[in-house]
Amino acid sequence: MKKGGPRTAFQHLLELVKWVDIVVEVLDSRIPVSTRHPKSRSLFGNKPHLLVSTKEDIADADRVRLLFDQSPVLKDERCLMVSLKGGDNPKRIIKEFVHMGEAAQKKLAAKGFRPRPVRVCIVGLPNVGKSSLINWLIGKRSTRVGNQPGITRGTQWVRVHPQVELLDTPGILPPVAFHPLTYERLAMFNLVPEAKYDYEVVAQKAFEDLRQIYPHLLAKISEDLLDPRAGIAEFAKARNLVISGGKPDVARGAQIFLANLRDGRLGRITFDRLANEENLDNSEAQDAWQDDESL
Ligand SMILES: Nc1nc2c(ncn2[C@@H]2O[C@H](COP(=O)(O)OP(=O)(O)O)[C@@H](O)[C@H]2O)c(=O)[nH]1
Ligand SMILES: [Mg+2]
Repeated sequence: MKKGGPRTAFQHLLELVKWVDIVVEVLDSRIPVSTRHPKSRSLFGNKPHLLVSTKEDIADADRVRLLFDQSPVLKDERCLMVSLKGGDNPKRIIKEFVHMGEAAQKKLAAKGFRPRPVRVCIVGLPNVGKSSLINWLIGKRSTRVGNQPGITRGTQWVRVHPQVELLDTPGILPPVAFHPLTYERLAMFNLVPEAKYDYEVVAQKAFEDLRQIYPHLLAKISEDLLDPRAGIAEFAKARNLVISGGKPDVARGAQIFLANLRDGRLGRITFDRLANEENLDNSEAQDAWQDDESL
């Protein structure tokens, strides 16, 4: 780890984690394997942790459950899937915290400390749904807790249950140390800065993934299924996105295609691959990927 100089995002997270009993890593159900941070095991490995996969309402829940069972980076973890857009009840997750906290309480009691509520923090990549999850867990009836150790100015504990306190500010896991192919998948779902990838390349890759996993969804929007470039051109033309001479505006087409994919308008999808499927398995790619110690 670097000495001196400004603290890295990872150092900030390590500081944050000192204050809590349970770490919740937020995943995106469209790519639950790819959104597990390659560094999370080494950062939070010996803290009790729970993986919460958001956006169930726009994901392929059956595929997500299979990935929870099969994926090398998820199968040994406690994973829960939620939709933060209506329907789901936060009590299910809060109960899980209470249950997980019982072990931490016993430890404290054994050291002679008075029992206190279990402390939970939420971490994850940008845009996976951390803030939405915090707001959903806090709801309307929770109370702010005064006089508690804070981590940085502006952060606060919120009591979401008599035995559970939640940190109201999430820890952001920086999108670094990913395999380039995983990074591309993060780009598809708007989880990395736009300036860092080529829209058209990523849209074509998404078109290809859609063709491989959900050909029936793709068939609704394009007849040219084999060539992603032609497919997206066709998509653009069908939406009247044309440039001079009536040629399809492939740049705009790629943008609208990705926007529709991301907001669920193309259908409920999950792009990470199962064990029996060809193509990249992210977890293996991540294992094989360099372990960059400079982070
Ligand atoms: N459809 C759907 N959208 C969600 C869900 N959770 C989060 N989002 C959306 O995902 C985007 C990022 O969420 P946000 O909480 O700001 O992510 P953060 O950057 O991790 O804090 C927002 O547009 C949310 O409305 C969910 O369960 N379902
Ligand atoms: Mg946020």
